[in-house]
Amino acid sequence: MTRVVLVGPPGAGKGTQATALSEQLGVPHISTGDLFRAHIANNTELGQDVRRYLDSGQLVPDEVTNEMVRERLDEPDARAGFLLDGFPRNVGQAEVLGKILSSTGQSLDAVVEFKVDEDVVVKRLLARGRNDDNEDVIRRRQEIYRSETAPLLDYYGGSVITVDAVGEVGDITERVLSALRDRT
Ligand code: B4P
Repeated sequence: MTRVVLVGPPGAGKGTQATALSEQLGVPHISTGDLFRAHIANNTELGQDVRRYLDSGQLVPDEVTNEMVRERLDEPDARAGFLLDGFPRNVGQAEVLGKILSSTGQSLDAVVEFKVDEDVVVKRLLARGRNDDNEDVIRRRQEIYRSETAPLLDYYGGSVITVDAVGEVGDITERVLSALRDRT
């Protein structure tokens, strides 16, 4: 059973690692960013509502995000475990996640923190060049990470495993897997 949350600044490589880890661990990769982008691509009502937040680097309001995650976690493939990438992003979302899990007798196994300096992630994101990867928006996303998301590390305390997220993608995957093995 693997129920893991990935935390790290935008561009830390959470999505990149989650793709590899999901295969290795046999649990679905649930990315709130990817879910929002799929809604935008499909031009759903939710997609129309959230587009401006993603384009400007702001967090989508909690009530929208929490409900979307609640529905996703209720799908059968997530019952046996999951890798949550980009959620929770603030303490309020973490409290909601705790309630969603406890209402079905589940709990988190680990919170993996991706540690990487801001100048490294800014370079990575500028090189990627997604819609929300311009310098102003990237800086805003980093600020929001520091003020709203980083406090999660205190909130989760002893459940947090910190991994050095600089280096080859495959090496970082091994670091995470080895840290998770050590934990169990
Ligand atoms: P996300 O989609 O979560 O985007 P991210 O944090 O920028 O990406 P990530 O850390 O996954 O980095 P990646 O692997 O892609 O969020 C986008 C927006 O959605 C937010 O700004 C917000 O508006 C909204 N949102 C999402 N979740 C929300 C929530 N819970 N509440 C409210 N709003 C929410 O890697 C980045 C780049 O680095 C890639 O180009 C990759 O190839 C490269 N890279 C990765 N690993 C590398 C390595 N080891 N070395 C070199 N390059 C590497």
